Amino acid sequence: MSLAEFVVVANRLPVDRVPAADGEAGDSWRRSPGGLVTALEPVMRDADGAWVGWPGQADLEAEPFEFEGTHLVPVSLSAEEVENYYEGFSNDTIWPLYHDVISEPRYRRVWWDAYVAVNRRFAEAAASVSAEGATVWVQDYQLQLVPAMLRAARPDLTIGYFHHIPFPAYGLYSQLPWRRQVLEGLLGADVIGFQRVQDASNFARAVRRQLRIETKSSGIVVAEADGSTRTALAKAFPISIDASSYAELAARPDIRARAREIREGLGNPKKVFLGVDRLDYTKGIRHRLKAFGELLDDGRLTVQDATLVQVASPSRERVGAYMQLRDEIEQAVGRINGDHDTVGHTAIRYLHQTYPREEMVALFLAADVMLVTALRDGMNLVAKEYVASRSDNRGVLLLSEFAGAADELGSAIRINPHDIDGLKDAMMRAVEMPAAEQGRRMRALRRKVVENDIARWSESFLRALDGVRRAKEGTPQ
Ligand code: GDG
Repeated sequence: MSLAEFVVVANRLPVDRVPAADGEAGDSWRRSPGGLVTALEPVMRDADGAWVGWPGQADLEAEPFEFEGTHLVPVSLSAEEVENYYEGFSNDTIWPLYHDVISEPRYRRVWWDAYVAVNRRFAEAAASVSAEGATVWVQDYQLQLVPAMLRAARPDLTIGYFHHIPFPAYGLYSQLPWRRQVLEGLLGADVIGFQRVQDASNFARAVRRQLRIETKSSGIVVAEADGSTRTALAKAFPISIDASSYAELAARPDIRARAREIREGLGNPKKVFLGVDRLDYTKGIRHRLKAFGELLDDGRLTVQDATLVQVASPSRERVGAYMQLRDEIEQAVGRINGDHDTVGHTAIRYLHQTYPREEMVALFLAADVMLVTALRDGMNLVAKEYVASRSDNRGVLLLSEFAGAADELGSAIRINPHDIDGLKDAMMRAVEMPAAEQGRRMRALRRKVVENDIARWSESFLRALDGVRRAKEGTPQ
């Protein structure tokens, strides 16, 4: 293929490998669902694009190939690299550190070494497919060193980086033994995007304190090896969802019927609470269970009044902290159900499974109250998906102030998940909320989500990147 003018670099390719059915030859690929894939699809279609990423299986050597109009460039990882770079440094060092040390980060030098080596491989792959002067957009915390590595190899490129998770306060960030290297890695980008204004300012402060570089509003003046300087832009670009596709699913008669069937299957409780999360310690699932269990213990709710449906989709199952969390959650669910279930009604319907998008929307439509109780979350797309699905202007969103979505979704009921009494009161307020107030709040929430959808997010990021490119070339903006 010819070299690409626009290149996305992400830990994962936008496809999953599907093993061949019995009797058929050759594995195939299937587009993987996900916000990022949906967000970037139109951009990739219009721009002769390439996507560099890991195909999701260890030791899988695959040649670059075309998939639905995008050139996919697989980066191979050995089983040991998956363990050290992905499960280790990405998910057991950076993830807990950047989520305010909710779980203790582990700092292991072999993990760091693998992270450096794998980041280099991604940077080399991106350099080899990019045309002269191309735009490259690097995604997320697994690849924080790629921007600088890529710039060193290819100073002609315009490089963007988007950080999907929080960037922690300096007091925590400074624990990282490789804190300078990571900042220098990120500063290789021309535009460094964050979810919240707070994340961008935490980053700027870390840059000032660690690298003694001045920052001015969102601009950071970076000195290059050749003595020249350039200005990197670090600012917030809150990510979103493809809101209209949720509204379309929510309007489908079969999905609406399925929502009614779900409520019937629960014994038609008066109210349905819903939680949808990857099973992750950042999501505050235990806090939510505790609050709901206490409401039942206190007699403020009964299982005829309310059921909690908790989808906890399997995630990072080989990382110790996740195995422990699963045990704790399942024990808590078992206790609460054991104490409160009746033959006809259950307190918590716990689902450790992954569902198709249609079923998720049916669940959103079946839920009177959506619980987003994250202890720390970059954005939280589930909150936005619930809102986008509720074109009936009904339902109540309880939203943690520690989720990035709280900055935009001011008409949700805001909660502090650490304050269990406050959470219980907010849950009661939600079940008692009159329809008129639900409507008022939901309309305001929907306006936000529909206006700032995923297309707007990618456009505004790419516009900022294009601004930097034009400034470099001296073309008028
Ligand atoms: C990271 C940041 C940031 C979940 N279970 C099922 C399913 N999901 C979907 C949800 C949603 C997505 O997965 C999860 O997105 P979140 O934003 O809630 O959380 P993370 O996975 O932690 O994502 C986060 C995000 O990146 C984007 O920048 O918002 O803060 O941590 O879309 O619906 N989807 C289906 N079946 C499931 O069982 N189909």
